[in-house]
Amino acid sequence: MAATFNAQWAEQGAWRREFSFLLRLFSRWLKDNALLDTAVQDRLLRLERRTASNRVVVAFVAEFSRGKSEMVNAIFFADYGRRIMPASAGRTTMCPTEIGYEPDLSPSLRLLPIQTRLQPQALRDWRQTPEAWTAFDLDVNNAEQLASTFERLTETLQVTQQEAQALGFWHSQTPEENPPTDAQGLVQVPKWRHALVNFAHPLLKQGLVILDTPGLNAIGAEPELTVGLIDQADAVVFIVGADTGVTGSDLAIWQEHIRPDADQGRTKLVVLNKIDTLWDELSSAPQIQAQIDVQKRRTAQALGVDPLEVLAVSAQKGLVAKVSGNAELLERSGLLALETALAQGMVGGRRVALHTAIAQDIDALHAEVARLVQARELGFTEQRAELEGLRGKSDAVLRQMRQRIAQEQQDFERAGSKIRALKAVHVRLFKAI
Ligand SMILES: Nc1nc2c(ncn2[C@@H]2O[C@H](COP(=O)(O)OP(=O)(O)O)[C@@H](O)[C@H]2O)c(=O)[nH]1
Ligand SMILES: [Mg+2]
Repeated sequence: MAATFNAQWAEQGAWRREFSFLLRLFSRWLKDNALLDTAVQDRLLRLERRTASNRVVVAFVAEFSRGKSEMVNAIFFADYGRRIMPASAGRTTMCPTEIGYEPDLSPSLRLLPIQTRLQPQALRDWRQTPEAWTAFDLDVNNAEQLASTFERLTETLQVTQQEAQALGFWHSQTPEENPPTDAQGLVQVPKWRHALVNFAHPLLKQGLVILDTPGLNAIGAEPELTVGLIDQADAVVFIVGADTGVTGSDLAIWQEHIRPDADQGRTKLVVLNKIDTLWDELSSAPQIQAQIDVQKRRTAQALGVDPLEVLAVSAQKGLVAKVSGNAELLERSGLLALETALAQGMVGGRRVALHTAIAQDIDALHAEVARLVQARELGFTEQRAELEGLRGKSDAVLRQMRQRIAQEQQDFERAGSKIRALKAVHVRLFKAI
């Protein structure tokens, strides 16, 4: 993952730096020629910000227990030599977790208590309220400490049915989706509503943000996840299990939260995970492959995608293979193919989005500058008309004025050709994106 992703990322970084440099040159030249009014300045600022931002959000979205957290471990954290996000039997992450890097904050896991759901503030507002979060320091050089701190993502609370209902985990109209109750009638609900992880992993430092979601119950109960975080993701990885096939609730998540934006240009990857459950020792390799192909076709059919778009993977074996340095198992796990697709999709998708946005801004900028140049041209024409009117009044004065105007006109034409040249440079740069 790191190599493919890093290479593509570095290439785009170089382009962004070159473009920023040209923007600064353009801006200085506009200023020297008194063409930098506030509208133009605003545009330039926006363009610069757009170019500088390198945030890429990858969301792992699927029903509970399909292997999202295991996939995050296998793709991003295998270098730690162990499982970092909780993803073993019975220890699944219970709350949406955003993993990224902000240099101004210390490495930490911040958790927002589930009880905040009883208050009216939106998730967005809670993000601006640091004192509402419970924070734990992370020792990024200590895999054991990291993993044990992340265990908090699995914490639950026992609450009454009324409390569960108030928190959004109990619906009398859809009893089959309610969480299980114990002998006392108490309901198990997640202790935390949202988690923010901040740490200086090399990929996160380059702007990658990972969103690990816990399943339909949590996605459904937290509308901001769908309208905010998942919607803004540059890439979405949707996972189904080879052991279960596409279930009703898998389909519900796919249709409600992913497929509706089918026309948006962002990257969507469909992953058939846990293919190792089909690695039957009594079957031959071609028989196993045929079995996997059948599952891929069924998945594609149920979701309405091309079977070629379904990647068959074993996140768990991929993680084991990376940790134990087993190249053959890594190949068989299909993890590398997933990483390549993800790297291409993320960087490629972002490139297209950036390209479109910058192209629009540049067009508007050129229109803005052209408007200023035209206004000035109009001024010259008026001056000339005035001069014509003065003809014969005073030869000496007229000569002087003509000279001045000729000079200004020359400057103006030079400015025009510089704008044309800069436009050509911008156009060339777009083609290079
Ligand atoms: N056999 C097998 N089990 C897996 C695989 N990936 C995840 N699991 C198991 O499935 C369970 C749920 O995984 P987890 O990552 O916590 O699921 P999440 O709820 O989607 O984040 C755990 O017991 C994992 O060990 C896989 O590729 N193969
Ligand atoms: Mg999980």
